[in-house]
Amino acid sequence: MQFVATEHQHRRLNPLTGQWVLVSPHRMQRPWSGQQEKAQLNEQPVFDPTNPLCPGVKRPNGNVTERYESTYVFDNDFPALLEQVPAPPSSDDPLFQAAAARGNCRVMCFHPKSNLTLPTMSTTEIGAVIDEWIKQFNELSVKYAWVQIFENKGASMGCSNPHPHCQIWSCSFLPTEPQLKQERLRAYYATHERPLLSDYVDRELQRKERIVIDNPDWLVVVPFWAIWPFETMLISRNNNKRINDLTQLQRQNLAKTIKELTIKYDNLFQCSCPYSMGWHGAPTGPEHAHASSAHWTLHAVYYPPLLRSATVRKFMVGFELLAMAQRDLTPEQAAQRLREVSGTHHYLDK
Ligand code: H2U
Repeated sequence: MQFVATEHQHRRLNPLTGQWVLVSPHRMQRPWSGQQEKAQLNEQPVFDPTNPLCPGVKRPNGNVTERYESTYVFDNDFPALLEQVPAPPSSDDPLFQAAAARGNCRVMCFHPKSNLTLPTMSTTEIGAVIDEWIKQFNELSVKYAWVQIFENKGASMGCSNPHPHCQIWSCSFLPTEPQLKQERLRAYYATHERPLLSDYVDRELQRKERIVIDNPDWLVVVPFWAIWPFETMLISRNNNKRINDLTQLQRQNLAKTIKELTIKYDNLFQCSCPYSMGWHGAPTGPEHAHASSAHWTLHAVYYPPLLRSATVRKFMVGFELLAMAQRDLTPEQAAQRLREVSGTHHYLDK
């Protein structure tokens, strides 16, 4: 029998992390009688006086959110990382290792209106978000080894607040995922003298099997090794290392690309599509300021949980927690669905 990727289960390697994913496309046929999510629709009021992220609202801790008109950043009232905390004692025991973790956490509102999301904002408004990401990154990267910009969109991805916003957590250390990427990208560069993701972009452009969006500055693909059903990577085609390397033109193109991609996500299952997304680029801070970043390529990752519809999601549970990640439809099938779905928003079009 000949191997057919859409029919025969197989494993794929993520070269960025060294982890494998099991692809079992034949499982898409199975019936689903498990949990159904509540479909997320954009039904927020423009302003909610009880929502702490809305302009002018007093937050539970007594601070007042400013009456902002574009983006707005404030220190998280419940930060996971603080600057001034004692470090744990060092230990020689390999079974009880602990290390210092310092940092800060900020919340960044994208827009004063609660009823908007990135796909329903204008490219100019998304441009303001990108400019604010860069402003924050410029400030925080001087001090911190890792500045993680991330957005949880939708309650099913842990978003605790129905208002367009993201978070920025800055760390005095490299967290696990960036540390893995740092090692793998560096090793690839040592052997091939090329950034892994530049080679990957070239290969994806040749193969044309997993491309979702392609423009001169950005490539969006469902990666060969995607874990989540409709996971994508948005990769710089200009060998950018960090988000603050971007030129004005690259920022403008990024705003268009983000809008197009997030509209496609909303249109895929005709809902306000939940996801977690975030930016990865070369590490920063005094420790990395003079180290080579030649092996890095700036990229964002999008992890939407939906599998079959607005109400049926992928669960990362038993086998995934105990053995390895597993997916059903192939990345090529997912890319084709995303490529073919309209770039005009399903309800803004009405
Ligand atoms: P999420 O929607 O991704 O949970 O982000 C919202 C963040 O906003 C969350 O980390 C913070 C929460 O701690 N927050 C405040 O700092 N103050 C508030 O009054 C509400 C929420």
